[in-house]
Amino acid sequence: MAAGTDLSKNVEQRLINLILIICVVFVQIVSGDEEEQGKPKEPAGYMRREFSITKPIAAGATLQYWQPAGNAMLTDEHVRLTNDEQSKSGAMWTTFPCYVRDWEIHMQFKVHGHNSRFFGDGFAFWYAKERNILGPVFGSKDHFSGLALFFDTYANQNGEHAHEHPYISAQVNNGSLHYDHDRDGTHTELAGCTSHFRGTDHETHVAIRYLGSKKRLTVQYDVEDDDKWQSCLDQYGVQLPTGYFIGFSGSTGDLSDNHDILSVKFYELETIEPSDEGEEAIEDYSKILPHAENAEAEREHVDDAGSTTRGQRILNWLMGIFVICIICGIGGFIYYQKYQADQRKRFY
Ligand SMILES: [Ca+2]
Repeated sequence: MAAGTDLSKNVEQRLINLILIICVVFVQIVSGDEEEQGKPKEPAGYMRREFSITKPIAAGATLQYWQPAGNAMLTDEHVRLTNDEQSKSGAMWTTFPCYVRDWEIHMQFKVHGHNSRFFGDGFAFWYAKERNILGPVFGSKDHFSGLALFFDTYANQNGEHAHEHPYISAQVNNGSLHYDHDRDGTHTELAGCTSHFRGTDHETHVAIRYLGSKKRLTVQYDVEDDDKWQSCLDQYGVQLPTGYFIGFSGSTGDLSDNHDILSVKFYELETIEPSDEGEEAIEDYSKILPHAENAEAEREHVDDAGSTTRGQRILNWLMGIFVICIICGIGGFIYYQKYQADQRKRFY
């Protein structure tokens, strides 16, 4: 009887253990799925080599399908857009236009330099109509047509509309907009985020997904290199044509940094046509004009309040010092006159 009770208790305990193990495994699976939700999954498409940069990269060699410009150079480890030297500009562009409508790019990069306090200016990812034209916008031409993602390490803008740097910002341009460096492009920004990608010991990962069929642009990043991805922006209403070029460019000015692209993987995604039958059919996607519905409304270039306040503050200080000098001078003069009068009284 006692042996039978022990046996049933033993079976019961084993059953409880089994249920507990199943519960733990279930929780692990569920929590694993939750972690995966924040992470860009391996795209359900295939990689296009002509728009990708994969290792091994050979120093001094040429990169098939890509063309360098300016100070860009190849090392064994990366494509270096600029060295950590002043007044450099470099770029790397694909030689073939991209006619993929829905795509995703996984990019690894590193921005670093000798100075931990003063550095700049940053680099840009481009999906643009014209390629390999050096210029003032992070090493490339202004008034571009297409999409730019700026990885801006130096804060030029103070006061209103300023944001913490390093900063990633997206701009969609049809060629009419000017990138205002003094305002960090905040006049023409679509969306952006602060991301501390500069000066880390490891590379930074960025996933840029554009679904032309859904007019949706998504940018995610992993700064800590620990597979924990954060959303930078997710915008609907972004229209980009096919047939543009993919590129990168970087620049330094008075301040400098190394701007290194370590790898680029371009995935062509399966396009799912919108089911909305009311939508106007587009026969030629290369004729779409770049447009972003939610872009910042254009506004006047106004000197930011920060610099005005600084100037006023200096002027106020100088005026204050001047007034104090005058008061001290008058006080000193009155005291001296009184002292002289007292001296004369003593003698007479
Ligand atoms: Ca800037």
